[in-house]
Amino acid sequence: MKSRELATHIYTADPSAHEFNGRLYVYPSHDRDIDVAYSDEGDEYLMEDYHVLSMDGPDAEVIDHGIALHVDDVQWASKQMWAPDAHEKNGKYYLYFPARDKENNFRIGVAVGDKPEGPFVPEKDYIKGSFSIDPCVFKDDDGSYYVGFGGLWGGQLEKWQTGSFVADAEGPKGDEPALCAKIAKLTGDMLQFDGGVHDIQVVDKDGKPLTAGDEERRYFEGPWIHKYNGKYYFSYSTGTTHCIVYATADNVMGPYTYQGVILTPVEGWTTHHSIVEFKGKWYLFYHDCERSKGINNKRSVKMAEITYNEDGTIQTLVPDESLIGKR
Ligand code: FUB
Repeated sequence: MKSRELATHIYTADPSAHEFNGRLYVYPSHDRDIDVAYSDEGDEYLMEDYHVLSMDGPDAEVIDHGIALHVDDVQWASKQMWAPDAHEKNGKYYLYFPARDKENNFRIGVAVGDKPEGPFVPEKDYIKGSFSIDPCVFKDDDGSYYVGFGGLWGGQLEKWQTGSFVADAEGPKGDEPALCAKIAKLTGDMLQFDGGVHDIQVVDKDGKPLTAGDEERRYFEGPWIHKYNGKYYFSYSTGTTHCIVYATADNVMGPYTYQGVILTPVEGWTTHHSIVEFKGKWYLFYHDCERSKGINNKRSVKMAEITYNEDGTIQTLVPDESLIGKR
């Protein structure tokens, strides 16, 4: 597949892309060039700040706008500024980001700026009722905004099954229904959840919820929602099986019906993406560890064009044939 690496002067990951004012803006995590031990909790992802990237178009020069937000400026956060996203409303820009709070639990915060590239001023506290990681923001045609979020393992989704944090809680296993990503509507001021947090359920073609043991298809982390030809597309990482897959629905809240694989495994453990339309073409933004030669916490964001078939399915992209089925 043909792809383009977007930054080589720093390591970047988890790219959330949007078009604002006719320009492409990418909101990635900023991986640090440090050597740390890996863990299932993701302790190696010790990010401290965000840089926003932008470009006139898919082939144009990429600008790094510098530090848009630093953990030291976020009163409620202690460490690990993981995958962010941003959106615009009435000329203001809202950066949504997960980080560990002072009690070591992941929460989701919001910071506000006057320009898409920031700088962003964080709210004093995290979004009330937020938990886990990987916020993605979707604006529907009626002007409502929704945030999808959640991640297993280091993302702590297993710990919130009762609605409160339970430190030793474990996730479902085998034939039990898989844990779901979450979705909440945003309030008019974009700063809080409007009402409750709901499951984004993914079902198979017979309408049966995917099971926890179905690691090829069940949700792990990195949600993204977009709309194509009137259908909602929910895409995400399968984590342990390292694919980006997708499901479709007629309602933003789901249930979504599983469809297939968008991106087969990349070099490195994590895989994380976003999908955006720009001037009539559709692009996948993702990351891999090719430049660091496989160091999980030194990732690089890339983009590649995606193609829809006439029936609305998405053609699978294969970055590296040799990685399929290897892990
Ligand atoms: O970048 C840290 C974490 O790695 C993200 O939050 C996950 O989606 C995974 O990419």
